[in-house]
Amino acid sequence: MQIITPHFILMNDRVTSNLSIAFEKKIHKIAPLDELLDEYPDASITTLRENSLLMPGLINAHVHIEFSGNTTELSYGDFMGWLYSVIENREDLIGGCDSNCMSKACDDMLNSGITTFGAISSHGMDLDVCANAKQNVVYFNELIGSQATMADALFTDFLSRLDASKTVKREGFHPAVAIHSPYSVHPVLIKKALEIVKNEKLKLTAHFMESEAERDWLDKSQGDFKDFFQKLLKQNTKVSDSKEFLEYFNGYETLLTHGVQADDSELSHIAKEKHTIIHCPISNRLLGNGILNIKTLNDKNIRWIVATDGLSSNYKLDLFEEMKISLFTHANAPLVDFANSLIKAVTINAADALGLNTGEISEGRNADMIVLDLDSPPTQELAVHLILHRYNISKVYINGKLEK
Ligand code: MCF
Ligand code: FE
Repeated sequence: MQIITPHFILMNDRVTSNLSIAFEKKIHKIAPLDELLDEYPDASITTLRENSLLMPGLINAHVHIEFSGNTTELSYGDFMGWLYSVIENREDLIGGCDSNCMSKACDDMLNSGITTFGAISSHGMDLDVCANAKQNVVYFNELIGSQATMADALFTDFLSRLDASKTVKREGFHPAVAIHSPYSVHPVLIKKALEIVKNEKLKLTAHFMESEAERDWLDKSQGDFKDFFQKLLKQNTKVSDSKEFLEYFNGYETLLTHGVQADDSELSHIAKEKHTIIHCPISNRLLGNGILNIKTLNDKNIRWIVATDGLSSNYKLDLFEEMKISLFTHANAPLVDFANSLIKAVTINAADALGLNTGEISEGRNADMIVLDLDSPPTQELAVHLILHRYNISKVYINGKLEK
């Protein structure tokens, strides 16, 4: 048993002082130090410096580890321009990111307080790195391919990656499934994958309504994707529309990434099905995709969380940076309330969306915790300052183990 005695603990929206935490893999008890010492006299004790704040480890539910090689190679500013640049640079980008490059991405996340991440794996090249990462990992094997003629081969490849990920037996590693998007996955493939997802109760995610091009293509088989599909795949029409796509996910809570271009009826459907929207404000800005309408999500009671996306559309894998950009992007949202929502979006709400017993400092939850060195005692506006000041992270615990 270990006992940690921070000066302050962030529990939900509330900050407590004079409490300590007894934990192993899980948080056993939160109480005054003398009480814990009576109960666990043999525990090892970690005392922290003045103004230390203990808070839940952060959760980055959507990141493309295999794309971590990008810094300046990909074209920013316009989604289609970005997509063509991905296709043009794909070999170099993916081939050029070896396991050192991918491990660095995981370590950078750890150093910025991320104790759990959701890896969107396009090729399975990141499996070893994710299996050996210090963090909890939800490993989303991606299914992609819009051509029916290729369906069998693509599904076989997907299945073998999924099976490989199932052979990883370590605490905190969870095999899962990503359907790339409504424009890029044939319904035949989606249906086959969802059968497995439902039978095996796997976690499920998809990119959804990211760009205007996607909107136009799914609504009318028109717009910037027309040329793309015609030239590259000899495909003249979409493979499904957005309504049909969403219906495949009925009865199964799914994490839908972006949602920037989703319309009112899609959002109502998402609310009814209790799906979660993953907000990636830096990626959306860099790919010219616009701004997620968080007010509408709140009005419709849709859970939203925050993630970085990959280095394919970001310059950092840092949720403090991501929250800061979101705070300034949604300039009309009430500052303190919105900052509190952002902190929840990378902790408890992300944990609940991923179905993981983490994201909160409370008895019974996994001991995924970070220690920040504040400059002064927290105020009512702590969430704002956490986001603005990027305090030093002096310790990171994952499943009770000190990892930084
Ligand atoms: O999330 C961003 C932008 N939207 C879609 N896909 C990706 C992103 N970063 C990497 N990708 C990957 C995706 O997983 O790009 C590949 C897929 O494997 C090609 S299709 C855009
Ligand atoms: Fe993505």
